[in-house]
Amino acid sequence: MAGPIRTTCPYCGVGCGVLATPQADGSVAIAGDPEHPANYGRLCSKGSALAETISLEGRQLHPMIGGVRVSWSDALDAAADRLGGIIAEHGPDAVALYGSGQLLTEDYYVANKLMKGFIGTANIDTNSRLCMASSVAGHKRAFGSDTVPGTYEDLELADLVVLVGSNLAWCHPVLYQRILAARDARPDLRIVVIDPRRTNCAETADLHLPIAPDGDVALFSGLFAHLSNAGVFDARYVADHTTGISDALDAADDWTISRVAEATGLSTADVALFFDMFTATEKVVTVYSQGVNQSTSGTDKVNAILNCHLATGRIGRPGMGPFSITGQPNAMGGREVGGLANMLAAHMDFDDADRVARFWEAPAIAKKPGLKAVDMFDAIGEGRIRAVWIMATNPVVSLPDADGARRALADCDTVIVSDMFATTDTARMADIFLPAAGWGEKSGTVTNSERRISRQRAFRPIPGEARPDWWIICQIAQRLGFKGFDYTSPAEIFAEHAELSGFENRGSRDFDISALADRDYEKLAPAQWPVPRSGIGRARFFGSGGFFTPDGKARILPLAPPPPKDRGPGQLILNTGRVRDHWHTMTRTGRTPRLSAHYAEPFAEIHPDDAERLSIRRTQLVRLENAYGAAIVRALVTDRQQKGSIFVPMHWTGETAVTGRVNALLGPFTDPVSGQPALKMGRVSATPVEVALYGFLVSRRKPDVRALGYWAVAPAPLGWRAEVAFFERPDDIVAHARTILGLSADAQLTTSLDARTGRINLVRFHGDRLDCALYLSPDPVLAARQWVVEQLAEIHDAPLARARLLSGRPGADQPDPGPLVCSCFGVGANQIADAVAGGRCASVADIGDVLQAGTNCGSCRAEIGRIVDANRLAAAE
Ligand SMILES: Nc1nc2c(c(=O)[nH]1)N[C@H]1C(S)=C(S)[C@@H](COP(=O)(O)OP(=O)(O)OC[C@H]3O[C@@H](n4cnc5c(=O)[nH]c(N)nc54)[C@H](O)[C@@H]3O)O[C@H]1N2
Ligand SMILES: Nc1nc2c(c(=O)[nH]1)N[C@H]1C(S)=C(S)[C@@H](COP(=O)(O)OP(=O)(O)OC[C@H]3O[C@@H](n4cnc5c(=O)[nH]c(N)nc54)[C@H](O)[C@@H]3O)O[C@H]1N2
Ligand code: SF4
Ligand SMILES: [Mo]
Repeated sequence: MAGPIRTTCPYCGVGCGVLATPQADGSVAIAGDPEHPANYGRLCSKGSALAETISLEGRQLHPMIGGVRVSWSDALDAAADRLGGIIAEHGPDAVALYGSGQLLTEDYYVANKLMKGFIGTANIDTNSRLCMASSVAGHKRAFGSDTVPGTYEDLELADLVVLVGSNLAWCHPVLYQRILAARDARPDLRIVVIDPRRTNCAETADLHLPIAPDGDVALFSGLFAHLSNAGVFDARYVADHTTGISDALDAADDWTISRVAEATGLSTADVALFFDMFTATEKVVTVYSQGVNQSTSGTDKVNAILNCHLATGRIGRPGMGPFSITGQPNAMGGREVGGLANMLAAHMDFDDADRVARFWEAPAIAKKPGLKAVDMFDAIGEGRIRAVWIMATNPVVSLPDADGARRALADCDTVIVSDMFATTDTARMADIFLPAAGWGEKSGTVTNSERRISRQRAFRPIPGEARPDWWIICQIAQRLGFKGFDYTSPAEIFAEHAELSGFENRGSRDFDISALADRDYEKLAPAQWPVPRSGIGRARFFGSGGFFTPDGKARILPLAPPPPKDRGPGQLILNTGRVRDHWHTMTRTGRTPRLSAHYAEPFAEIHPDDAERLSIRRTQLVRLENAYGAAIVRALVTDRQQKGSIFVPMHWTGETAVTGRVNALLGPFTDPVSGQPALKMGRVSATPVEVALYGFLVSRRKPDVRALGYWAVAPAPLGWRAEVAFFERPDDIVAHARTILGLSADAQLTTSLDARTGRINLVRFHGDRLDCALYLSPDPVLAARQWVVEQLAEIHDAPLARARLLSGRPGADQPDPGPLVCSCFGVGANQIADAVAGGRCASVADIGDVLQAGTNCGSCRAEIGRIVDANRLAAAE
């Protein structure tokens, strides 16, 4: 058997090192790389389950035109002909490329080179516009460059970590575990969470500020004024290395604590406590993510944070600094190659177009920025862009006004999609589908949040006719007649990219990795940039100034907080984001039973008071609606949610839940500076759905749910699970059940009907095994879901066992594990509660000792803590 191959996790921007060991049976064993400086061997639930996501099931392994299989040469010729024809007739700006922070740097580099250098349009933008654009814009406004000044180690060295609009415990779990481990070792380290929701992070924090949506600029303006009054500005740093402080102070002057409290919905005591903590702690790191970026005031939020760090000189020194944490594995790499429509390559701007053109020997370098994602899709819809090539992203799900994005693609002359799956909501719109190689099959580099470049290495052969994205791009470039795309490996592309970063640089640009051009690509160890050929690298930027503005000084900016957000009559504010175990539009995590168990369907978290006011009962289906669209999801009534707003995850798609695409409800509102859409701020009405029959099922076959008003289907071990609902009561329920379960009219079914409650349960056994079970009820189904799902693996020959399955509940001798909490070890809430109630455990650590739960990735520790606390109280009563 081959030894382990060092690669990098394809999910979040922590960029954990992974050891992949191919096994004799074709599977792969995955472990954290103990030597990788991002994770030192740790992995989270998603990283740990990587081996389960690489099966070829559902993969599209040959090119298609109009849904029909074609050869690569036909597909490439067709793509080049269509692009070339449109460019010839309508000019280069009539074509566009929409890429992704999940492309490898090499893919991204050639895509950008093709569009901006050779086709001659800057209409190349990426899903990073939805993700990091406000951070990029904020960095550039303040620093003159898009630089993340600090390193992960700073989070461990800090005495105060402030998380703003970041659910780090779920979205960057390994980094969060590093912070918690540092706090365990050094209890003085404190964590403050600023988030409208009481997230898992908030529950483990020392202070949670449940800020009103978009209250951040007000909060940090108030902090800025407070730091000034408290005398902790660093006069020397400010004088030597910044400009603009007095205007910024004038703007922040009247943001007193009471005014801040009013604008943010926080208590004056909480605001004062936070301000005092920040004032008193020199070693403070402010980590921020989508609660900051995805807002119409996103760039101002970033600068409001940067202002506080710049004025106190708390930047670029160990344990202190602002820290924009990136989402995708190569969000940073994308910024480095210039994947955004308003940047050129290697952190250069359009002012540098001549230099880049000289280096590339490019015939037609774009001289001005192109259209940003939301504007790009408008232009597609209006026919100004006639061909779009979408690569490694699923905009029909992830863009705001997602139904509008779908319409735009439907109306577009030519839609080319490069993906691993042809079944995504976006790939279904493709005229030309190009099958891409995926993680484990392709090679290249990614850059994580702390500017560390790591290799992704292939550890399995490319299946079928799939191809790496760089190859596909270069083939089409050559067919368009362009020279400079005859690379034979990602190594050659990387070397060119590294050379460009050093080209006529001489310290004038932050991004310089020229020294990496000289290293052996195959052996390339994780390297933090800058790595210039001349001179030395460094872990941090700006500790003693040296900004990339013309005068070398940072800009402290005057900011005006936006007016408080009103909900609109009869509406709720719609906040959206992520859950622990799913990745974006679920094309990979949605294939694993383990990761699908934590949340198996789309939901809306709603405060109990709102639920009562709107007559929404627990676990009922709710309809969310506004002028843009509608969605139907499960109501999760919880006081973790603020009154007046709901939270809906972004993950569900037309493939996984018929009515679960939350982005159909988000308007195309963007930040005026960065163009990043406000994906955390929609306004919707919420009403209970009239449901005739709710259903829950497990089956060995994928259920046929097409005719149902509501469904969400997820994989289960050895089969499938689904939540369904009939909006009208069917005449012949059993006949419908047979269709859903894929059973013929004469297949034997055991049924039970409870006339009093109207519940109908149906099960079928095949030999001594469960084949399928469907539980229907006029009220939300109460079956012990996790237990039923696990029964697919059990033997049921005894009548009692079969009777229990028919009832959907285990007997007293056969405990129901309850909803999954720890996905690494498959431990449910009831198991944890029982261990506490039975006196075996009194803490999260005890649960780890007894049940193992929470001892691998640790992302469920807050949930375990909540269950332990609740049951400890119950045990004491
Ligand atoms: N499990 C998982 N992890 C992921 C991903 C995933 O899909 N799944 N995706 C990756 C990617 S690409 C990204 S970009 C990151 C995102 O990582 P995060 O930004 O941490 O994740 P989100 O859940 O989008 O949003 C963070 C929080 O912002 C809060 N928020 C909303 N509005 C406001 C506001 O006005 N002010 C403040 N202060 N907070 C607000 C939300 O309540 C939410 O809890 O995660 C990465 N990691
Ligand atoms: N409501 C709401 N919407 C959001 C957000 C939010 O917080 N709320 N967050 C936004 C953010 S931060 C992000 S980053 C986006 C993410 O949104 P998307 O980028 O749309 O989501 P993914 O599911 O990651 O899409 C990646 C696609 O690329 C495919 N793929 C994977 N690897 C490869 C490869 O190597 N090559 C090719 N060609 N294809 C590949 C996958 O199968 C998948 O279809 O969503 C944004 N949308
Ligand atoms: S924290 Fe998890 S998802 Fe992120 S890189 Fe590490 S293992 Fe992957
Ligand atoms: Mo993202």
